[in-house]
Amino acid sequence: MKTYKQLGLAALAAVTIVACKPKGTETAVSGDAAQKVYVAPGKLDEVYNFVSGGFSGQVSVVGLPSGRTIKVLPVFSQNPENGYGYSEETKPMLETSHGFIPWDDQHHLSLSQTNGEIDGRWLFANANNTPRVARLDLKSFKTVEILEIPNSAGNHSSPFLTENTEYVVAGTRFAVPADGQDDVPIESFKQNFKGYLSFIGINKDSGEMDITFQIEAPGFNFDLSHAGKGKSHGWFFFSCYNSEQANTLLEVNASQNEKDFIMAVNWKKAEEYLKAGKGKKMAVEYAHNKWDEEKHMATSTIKKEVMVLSAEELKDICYLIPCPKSPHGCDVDPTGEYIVGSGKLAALIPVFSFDKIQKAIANKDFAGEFDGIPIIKYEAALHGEVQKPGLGPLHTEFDGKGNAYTSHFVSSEVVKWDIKTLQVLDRQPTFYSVGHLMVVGGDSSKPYGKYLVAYNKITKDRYLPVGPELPQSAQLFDISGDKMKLLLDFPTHGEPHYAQAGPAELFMKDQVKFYKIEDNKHPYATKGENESKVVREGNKVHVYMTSIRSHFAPDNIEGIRVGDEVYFHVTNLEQDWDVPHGFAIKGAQNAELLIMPGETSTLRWDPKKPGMYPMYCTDFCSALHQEMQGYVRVSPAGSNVPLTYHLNNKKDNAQGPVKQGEVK
Ligand code: RUQ
Ligand code: CUA
Repeated sequence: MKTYKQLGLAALAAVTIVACKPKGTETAVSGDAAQKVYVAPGKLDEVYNFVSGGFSGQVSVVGLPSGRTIKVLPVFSQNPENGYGYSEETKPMLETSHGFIPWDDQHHLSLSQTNGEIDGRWLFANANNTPRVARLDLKSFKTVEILEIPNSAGNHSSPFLTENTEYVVAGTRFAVPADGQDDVPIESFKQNFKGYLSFIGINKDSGEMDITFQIEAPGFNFDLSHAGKGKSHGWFFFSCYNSEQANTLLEVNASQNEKDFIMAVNWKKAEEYLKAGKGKKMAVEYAHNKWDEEKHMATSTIKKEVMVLSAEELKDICYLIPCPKSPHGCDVDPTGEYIVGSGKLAALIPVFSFDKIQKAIANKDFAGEFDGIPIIKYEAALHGEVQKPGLGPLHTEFDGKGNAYTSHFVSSEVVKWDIKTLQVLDRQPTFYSVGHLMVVGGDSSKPYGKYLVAYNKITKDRYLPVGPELPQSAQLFDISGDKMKLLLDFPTHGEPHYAQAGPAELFMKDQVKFYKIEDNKHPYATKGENESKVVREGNKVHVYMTSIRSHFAPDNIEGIRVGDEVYFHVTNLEQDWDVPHGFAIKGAQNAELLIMPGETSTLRWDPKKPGMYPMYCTDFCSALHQEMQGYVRVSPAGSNVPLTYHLNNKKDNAQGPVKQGEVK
């Protein structure tokens, strides 16, 4: 018999070299697969699949079963497609305490829930690199809020939600010294580095986020998380690795211990302590960015403090459960009774029982403490182990029929097993090296089931080759029968990690089709062509412009000078679904704008040299879209060409307030 450790090292070697390629890469898909994924022209998909974009920082919307990407939603990265992060209105969304950040790494998603069921209201997304949590409104499919997380780095165990969307959590992956107290030697890791878990409260009606409290825990690497549900509602479970507290060559040094931990957090108890005044106020800095749907613009404010509860001092908030070999996924079954830990280097899957954990706590069935936090005895918390599931278990989802599905990176397969009996029921190869997997509604109390998608890390020979960088690959399985059936391969945008999905009806009601022009409260909105104008304020020029099929007003502007900062505030006057207009001008230093009907959007342009600058609409909006164009004349600095604007050669005197002494 090999010991855990030997198996672990074997697995480690496999990970280090290359994950193995399963046999039968051309595995025949079942005969009716094509029929099962075929969505006929004019028909709609059955399921919305929201897929994290990984290093792209964005989120994609994919239709299932077709696997068609319908849209990429910009979240943490600038998006030239629609000007997100480039327009003046959206730039504040990407502000942080470190300044403007145009990119991040987006791993996990959570759909808002009511009573443990997906309710179709919001989608939460994490940014790993500069810790943030975003909220997308699923009426508009827009990112409407981004909250930075202080005392955190590598925000990986995020954004997982409680069953009534009371909290979304964010756990730090890197143990770090507290913000502002972090100019310390790295060697002082064991004294100074901590693991902070943030509990972000969600407003029931508006969805607005605010950090209610943080828990200061030992300096582990918090990896993933899931909330309790049903009977375990009120608890949160976080996997953590590096209980060795290594700060260098973690590949080896954080793989020493046979077991790391799952930390069970009693957040209801934490709330009580907070109410009883046991929290400490800590001075920090973090950005809170909000999108205003009426003003069509974002604001960013810096917040200055956070309440922190100490896990070491407040004895009964946190408990540690030993979990073999660097746990990654931490998943809770639909009943809330079973907690599945997946050790990246383990050759079995431990399943813990919530009832047993409670009993062990009541009986103080502990095997010591770690930094003041009780360690529950492994056997006391254990429901049982899935034996020989595969190598490198990562993540588990559920179908609501008593089955669990675990992804195995190293042996490149999805394994189906019975939650109660822990028997392996089926296994299917993935192409290749699956990371996350997702069952539709598979982390809610009421999974929809039917489909499972494996998000694979390596593509190799699955698609037409496109040079050294290949797309990541997703695979759709039918899980309605006893055996999983591979139906479809499709490439993805960015590198998917976690994903969420729900039946289409949930997301189709009350979607925004256009913005009412009379509700537009943008300070530079132009609500009709007769209101369009150009106003100079010193070297700033504000163009109040409108767009409608198929012209801009004004479309001829003269009197701009080198050294001016020109702001094109373009209001799309259309009041109809699916009629955006674009706006671009030669030499623009950022991106085009894509302006939704009824919305106002602003492009800043700093012309660098005199010349004639054409501008045009970038979105094919009508038969005469190509005629939707105009000119801006830029004269040298100090020129006396008067500022005028025209539409159809009707000249208006557009002269705004002129500063004294300025050449007219
Ligand atoms: S984590 S598979 Cu963020 Cu598993 Cu990617
Ligand atoms: Cu407006 Cu093309």
